[in-house]
Amino acid sequence: MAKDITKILVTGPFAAGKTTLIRFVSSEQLLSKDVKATDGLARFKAMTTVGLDFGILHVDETLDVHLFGTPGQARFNFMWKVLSRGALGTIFLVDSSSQRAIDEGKKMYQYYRNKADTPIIIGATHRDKEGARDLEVLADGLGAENANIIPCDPREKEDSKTLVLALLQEVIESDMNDEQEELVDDFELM
Ligand SMILES: Nc1nc2c(ncn2[C@@H]2O[C@H](COP(=O)(O)OP(=O)(O)OP(=O)(O)O)[C@@H](O)[C@H]2O)c(=O)[nH]1
Ligand SMILES: [Mg+2]
Repeated sequence: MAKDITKILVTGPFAAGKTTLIRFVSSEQLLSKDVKATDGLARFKAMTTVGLDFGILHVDETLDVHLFGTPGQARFNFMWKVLSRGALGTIFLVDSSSQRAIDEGKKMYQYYRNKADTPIIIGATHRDKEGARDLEVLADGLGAENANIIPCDPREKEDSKTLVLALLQEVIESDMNDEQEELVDDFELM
């Protein structure tokens, strides 16, 4: 049976958990380019991504999801443009316990929202930490009031898988025209 291959992006500010999500959710992790953080951010985090992360999630025998993770530091924003080519959607992770991450995330989220014509779903990470914002407060902080925001601990495979599947659901829904949506509604009523 032929397999479908779907490409999705994993992005978001510094230290949100992008590399961790790809590492834990992937059946095969093929690439990760983490190096010692050098600039002022090294005070917060020892290792950071400079190139890209890449992993493959085998959803079932018919579907593989290829996950491309971007670096989080703002000076690598250009990578997003390169990596987003052909992607069906984006997972945007943000550390919901850090005001600095939310402020940085707002700029990034608005930038991507304006550029991307594919769905973006937000994964709220670091929820086990003190000071983690409520999801409504986070949405407000990111300027993402209408977005789908899902709590996620990237160290938990099931959490990350839920996020990937929720994004795929949005991709399918955004591809449907009104007539097809009516058919689905009718079917669900049966
Ligand atoms: N407690 C806690 N730690 C987390 C969570 N998500 C990620 N981490 C940890 O946060 C650290 C940073 O995670 P990374 O996956 O390297 O973050 P990143 O987004 O790839 O970072 P950059 O590549 O530097 O932008 C790691 O030590 C993770 O284990 C979470 O939800 N809770
Ligand atoms: Mg990383």
